[in-house]
Amino acid sequence: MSIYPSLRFLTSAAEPHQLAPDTGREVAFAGRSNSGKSTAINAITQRSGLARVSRTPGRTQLVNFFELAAGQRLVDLPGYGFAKVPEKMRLHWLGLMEHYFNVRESLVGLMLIVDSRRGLSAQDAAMLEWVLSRQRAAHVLLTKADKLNRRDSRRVLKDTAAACEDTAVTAQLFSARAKEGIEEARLVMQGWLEGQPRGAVL
Ligand SMILES: Nc1nc2c(ncn2[C@@H]2O[C@H](COP(=O)(O)OP(=O)(O)O)[C@@H](O)[C@H]2O)c(=O)[nH]1
Ligand SMILES: [Mg+2]
Repeated sequence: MSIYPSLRFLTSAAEPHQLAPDTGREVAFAGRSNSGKSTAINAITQRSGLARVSRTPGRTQLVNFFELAAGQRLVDLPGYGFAKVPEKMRLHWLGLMEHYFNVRESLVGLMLIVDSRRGLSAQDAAMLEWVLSRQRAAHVLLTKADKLNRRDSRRVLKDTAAACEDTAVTAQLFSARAKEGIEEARLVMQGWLEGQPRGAVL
């Protein structure tokens, strides 16, 4: 039995008015193009074909919605940081993301996908600021950890934690290839999706 037996694709949005109905709870995945976002989504949901893994990043500018269970969604946000993207496309991405983070009531947390060999970029930090300014949770997946030796992977984890000091942002090492950190990431996501009702006094 799969972990998400009723997992299904819901809809894609290229424009703000196409977002899925803003009910229940959802966790968004964001990251630079080629950071391993699709691979991480597939590993966490145990569905190899769910999000498309690509060697030619930066093409799609869609927000993809998946239903994990009743009232629980996973949102695959369009990647960023692709050098060859035309300015018009970059501005479209910016408008769509600003709208998404500003209006989305059902958003409970952001999984920020960062290639462990690159570390946090300025754009990654901007994504974190968007969610933190709306009092949402955030967790950084330092992906492709199999490409680093133990010493370097520890260092990047430490540096990331230091960069997120004074915030509630957490971070972990992740490798779909080495099957490292998948369960840990899934538990974080599930914790957000099943957490206390928002607005409850903690
Ligand atoms: N070595 C290694 N490569 C990975 C891992 N995750 C993703 N990749 C590779 O990184 C590239 C981009 O992955 P993809 O998931 O499409 O990234 P996205 O553009 O962020 O969705 C692909 O060639 C993947 O095979 C990992 O854990 N280890
Ligand atoms: Mg992708």
